Amino acid sequence: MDSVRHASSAPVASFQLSPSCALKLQKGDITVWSLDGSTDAIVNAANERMLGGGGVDGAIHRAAGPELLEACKKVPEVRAAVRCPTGEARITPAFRLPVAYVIHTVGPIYDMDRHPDVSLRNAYKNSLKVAKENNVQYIAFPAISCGVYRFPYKEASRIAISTVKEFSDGLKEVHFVLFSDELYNIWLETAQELL
Ligand code: AR6
Repeated sequence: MDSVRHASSAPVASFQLSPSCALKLQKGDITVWSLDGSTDAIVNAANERMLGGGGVDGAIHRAAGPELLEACKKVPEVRAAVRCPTGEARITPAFRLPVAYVIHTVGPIYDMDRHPDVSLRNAYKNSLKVAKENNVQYIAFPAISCGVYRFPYKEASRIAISTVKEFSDGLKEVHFVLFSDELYNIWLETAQELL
């Protein structure tokens, strides 16, 4: 692992997921993250309706502007009030955000999902699949389900890092932008254990 400081001054910890794909961990606000503005995407921890909410979802909608909500409304419902079932992912433009795309995924509500570990793995896996289908090369994730959906941090970090390692082929960099010191430190410790 090497640790460097980027322009934002937040330390960035770097690991290799494969010979061609790096993992980068940093503390911060995912709405200001970008790499090149054309092949980059941030992932939103949304809900099945995909019409905004609190937490990182609210922050992304505020920063992207009202066009993001309009784009989300155009995503077809698969059943009443469900545009993105738990574990799946959908993509929209990012409008006023500095990245090209927002990939919306829905993690499990930890104590309501029968197999929260499987659903969380699917959320990461399908986000990466949609990214590759749209020629995304740089992607940044928040800690999906680690807010109001109450997924335990350590278990979530193991699923997050092992799943992005398994499906990183074809991407250049996978970032995690963690909102607190506690989350950042847990992700760092898990990356050191698994990579
Ligand atoms: N940048 C990066 N991470 C953030 C930011 C930010 N700007 N803001 C919050 N986080 P949550 P969930 C972290 O609750 O648990 C919404 O209402 C936060 O500290 O946003 O998947 C949706 O509409 C936490 O670590 O998402 C859904 O209804 C992580 O992002 C529901 O919450 C995820 O917390 C989804 O719940």
